[in-house]
Amino acid sequence: KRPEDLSIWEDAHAMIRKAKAEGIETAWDRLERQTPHCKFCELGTTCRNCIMGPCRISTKPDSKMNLGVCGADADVVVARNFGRFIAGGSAGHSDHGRDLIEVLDAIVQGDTEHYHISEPEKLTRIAAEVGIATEGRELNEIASDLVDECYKDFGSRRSSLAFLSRVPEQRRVLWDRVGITPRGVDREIAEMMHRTHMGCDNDAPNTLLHSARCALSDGWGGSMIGTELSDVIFGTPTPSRSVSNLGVIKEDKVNILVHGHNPVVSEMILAAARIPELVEKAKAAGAAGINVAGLCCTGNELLMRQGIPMAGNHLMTELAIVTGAVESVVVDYQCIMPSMVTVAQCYHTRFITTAEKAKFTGAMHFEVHPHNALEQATAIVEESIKAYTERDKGRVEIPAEPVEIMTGFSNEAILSALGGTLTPLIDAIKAGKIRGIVGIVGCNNPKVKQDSANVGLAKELLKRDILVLVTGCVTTAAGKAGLLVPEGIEMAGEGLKEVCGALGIPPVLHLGSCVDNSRIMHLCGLVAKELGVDISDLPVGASSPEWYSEKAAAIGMYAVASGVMTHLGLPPNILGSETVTNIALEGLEDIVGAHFVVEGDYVKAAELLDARIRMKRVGLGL
Ligand code: BF8
Repeated sequence: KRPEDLSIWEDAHAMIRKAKAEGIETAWDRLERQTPHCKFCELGTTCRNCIMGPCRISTKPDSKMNLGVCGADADVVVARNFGRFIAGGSAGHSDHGRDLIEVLDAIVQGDTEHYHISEPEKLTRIAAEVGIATEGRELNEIASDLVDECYKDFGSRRSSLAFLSRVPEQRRVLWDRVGITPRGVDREIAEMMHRTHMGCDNDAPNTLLHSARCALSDGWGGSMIGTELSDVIFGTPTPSRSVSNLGVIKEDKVNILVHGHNPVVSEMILAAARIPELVEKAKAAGAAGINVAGLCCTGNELLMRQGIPMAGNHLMTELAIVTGAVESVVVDYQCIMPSMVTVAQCYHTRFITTAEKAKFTGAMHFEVHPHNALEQATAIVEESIKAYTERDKGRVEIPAEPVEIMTGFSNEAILSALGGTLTPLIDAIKAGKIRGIVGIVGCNNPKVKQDSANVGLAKELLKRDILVLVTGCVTTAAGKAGLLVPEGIEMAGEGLKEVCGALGIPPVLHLGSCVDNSRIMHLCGLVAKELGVDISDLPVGASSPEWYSEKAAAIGMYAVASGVMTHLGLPPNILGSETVTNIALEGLEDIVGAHFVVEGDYVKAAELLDARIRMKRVGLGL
């Protein structure tokens, strides 16, 4: 395929060509070699959960292979596989959230000099929200109680998860009635592993209901804790300007790319890169300075709070190294292609891991903990400066001029832009100037022309006066397309243009990384409560047009279980079971008031989301 068929971006085209010329392979090359994929796996009908198998369940009625050795049919196998898929995603987000609790714990215990409570006001506010006494108490005492409350969400709760108070009453009653109120993050994940062991939960609908409960423990539990404690420790995002695309990599600077998800490491790398002695060292090595830029979600975290430039999203990660101007890629965990070690080895680039739970064979490892974070970050920056002296200037090609973006729309920032209350937003929705709101979230997947659907869907929705919220890898896509600046209103319908124009905000708002989809859930809860309705009554939707990961599936599942219809651009591996597929696409509507839609064409997807919004507006009498 030509580079133009693989991505919509010129910076990607140039780097795909350079990679080819230099004999470097990328995800697109490997996808070609992996295609066609195993049909059984695509349908979700392979089972490797025990060694009486592995089994392949045929979906052909006359086949002799309709049952696994244990007797499990396609419905059971597909539901088990999907359940474990959701558990994997919930575990990723929530274990990230737990890491933030551990950092706050280290701050409370005095075990770190490197991290601090930078938002005492937010800490006190959320502590009060989860029922902790705050009046007349020392900040450290309140923080200590908050740490305990958050840890409790990970075990088995006797009462509800801490932030379930943000869920409208109607929805909580529904969850209780259906039996999917989450009882604890680790509990729901562990129970999914238990249920999907051979000989346990052999009723596909029952397994699916638990996958909803498991995902809810992520969205309203682990992810929400991750978001809120990151704000407490590193600051609540406020609107600011930055830039994006591979042009943010600077030919004359020591370029350090932070990649992964957790701000705990990347914030320290940025802090070290700003130490005057290290900047002097970089200059002494011949560079003009040190440039820290972001990839994927840890990039989003630092973009939102510190305004660092964004080099790219998921499919740009290998290509960023191909510029030949990257001294180091510093990673924590999740969504980091192991191939990056090899790509880095083709250059002077150091590939540096920092987490004990995410080591990569062939990488340099600088383990970061709360007590040694700044020392390790300093050593990483020094190593990057050393790498700069080894850069082959003849192989450098930086393919684009950076594009302006605006970021930092936490719920607090949105409320503040609205003058402290949701009323102007609700009035704009009632008046039809904003007809609805859709969150476009998630990834790139080499099976889809990179960002064609992420950007295409956003533009289609804007035209229809639908406000778009983005997180994760859709952020860079929207930014590169010029949608994350106030001038982007030119692509919006008249009503949206008027509202965003008056507020001076872009028509697409950046709410953060993938764990920050919890901000969108929280916002839905706030609006629903203000209107006195359930989340499923709101004119809202969600979409992940180019998703690939278990985490994205967990997000989709908790959005649906919270009452938000969710579009997926590609189907999960469930099509081998009619029962599971029908529940996902229809049956869930009767159970939780929302369902999944799968549609590869983004114009059709926009029509489906628009129709849903129209229906919900009628339901609200608008
Ligand atoms: O958590 S959007 S490719 S980087 S999974 Fe990964 Fe998808 Fe990007 Fe962030 Ni989310």
